Amino acid sequence: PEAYETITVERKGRAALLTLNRPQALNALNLQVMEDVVAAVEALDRDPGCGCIVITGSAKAFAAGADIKEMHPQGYLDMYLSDWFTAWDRLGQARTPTVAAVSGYALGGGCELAMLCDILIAADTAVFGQPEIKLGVIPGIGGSQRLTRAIGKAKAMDLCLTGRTMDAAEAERAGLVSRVVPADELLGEALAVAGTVAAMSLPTAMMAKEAVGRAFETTLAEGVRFERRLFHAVFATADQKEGMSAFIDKRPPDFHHR
Ligand code: CO8
Repeated sequence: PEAYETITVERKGRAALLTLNRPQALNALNLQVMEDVVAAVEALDRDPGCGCIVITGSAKAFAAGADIKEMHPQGYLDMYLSDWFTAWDRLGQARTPTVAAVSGYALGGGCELAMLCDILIAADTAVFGQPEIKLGVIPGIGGSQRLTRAIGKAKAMDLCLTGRTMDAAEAERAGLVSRVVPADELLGEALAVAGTVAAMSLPTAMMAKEAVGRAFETTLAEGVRFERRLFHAVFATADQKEGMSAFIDKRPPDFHHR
């Protein structure tokens, strides 16, 4: 396994577990974390032996935001010329499904990192928010857009303008997270979900992800057309035959991921 400075990466069968590891700063997302996460996810994304990636933090903090101490001295040209945070977009471009397992603080960039993942599972201790406005800035890793699409204008405006936080129960009601579990069950649940996804046909899972993702990029008619093309395409895979044969034979499918 490759060594990273700010994260650890473990393989769990066909799933992978990526853990943010900057406990002294509550996993604040500095440029090194961005580089490490993006490099690790891209390496896993190239590996057909990996069918799902879980990203998690510590019990106290998924990530308490972008690194305020690193950003503090920067000027406009520093931010513009280095295109600060743009590399995070590459996480959203991963084709392998991703799961964010959030315990504790997911604030600012932490909330945005969670929203870059496909499935968001929260511990009952999770706290979400976009408190950037309290620092005199605004979200910079897509939060104003992804939060609004996830939970709608009313709550997104409330969170982004007041900087208030949202607990796990409110986040689930609002549709930001798909499941809330007791904190001590978070990792088990996230890895079980990842194991389930990773056992599916990899190309089919990639196409399902791509199809749902398309809903955020296009009109309904174009999105349905896109889905239909992919739906027809899965009939070119061996896994379609295997999945349907297994159903007819009343046995579990054994996907070959192709
Ligand atoms: N950046 C840097 N260091 C941090 C951060 C952070 N975001 N969050 C916590 N830390 C550090 C603290 O400074 C402290 O370090 P030290 O021990 O050296 O003083 C250590 O982590 C522990 O933190 P606390 O002592 O504050 O722990 P508490 O339990 O008292 O409080 C909180 C926890 C409530 C999470 C608190 O740390 C906090 O409010 N953190 C900041 C949250 C925040 O505002 N996040 C948003 C940051 S901005 C952002 O994410 C996006 C900016 C977009 C910019 C766009 C640019 C293109």
